[in-house]
Amino acid sequence: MVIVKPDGVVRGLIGEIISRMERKGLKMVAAKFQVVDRSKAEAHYAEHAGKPFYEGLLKFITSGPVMLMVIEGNSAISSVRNLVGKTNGVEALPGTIRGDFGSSKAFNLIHASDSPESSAREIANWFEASEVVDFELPTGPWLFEEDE
Ligand code: 3AN
Repeated sequence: MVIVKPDGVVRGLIGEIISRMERKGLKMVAAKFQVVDRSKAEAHYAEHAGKPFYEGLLKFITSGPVMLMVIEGNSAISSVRNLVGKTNGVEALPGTIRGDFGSSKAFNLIHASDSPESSAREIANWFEASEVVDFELPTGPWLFEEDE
């Protein structure tokens, strides 16, 4: 589950972020653009409830439109998180999305699931099963080997 957060949308980085994932060989299988409501945001960030930054995080993620996406690929979770970089844009390495475009812990442009379990939970929160498209990329056989 990948979300371009309101700062990424307002800063015109949706295309850049999708482009980096496409160029990596990852496949977008679901997408929608919307202002999210508080209850969905609370469900998404349930693991952070009670942390000092939780209220600010909810306020931020509901403050403007976001681009919600489901991304597939070889080791998609690690692959996307490597593209994204560390939580704090100041510490994230150049070459990563946050390292190239971010300079904040809170306004860090993008969310990416950190485990298969959180990915399944998050996708179910944002998408109906029918909104996830099953298709093959013709480049598929050139991206990685079956047994990798
Ligand atoms: P990541 O998105 O790198 O996996 P998490 O899961 O630790 O980071 O945090 C979820 C989100 O909470 C972050 N993307 C960021 O927006 C926000 N966040 C995390 N730590 C802080 C913090 N110390 N201050 C403000 N916001 C934070």
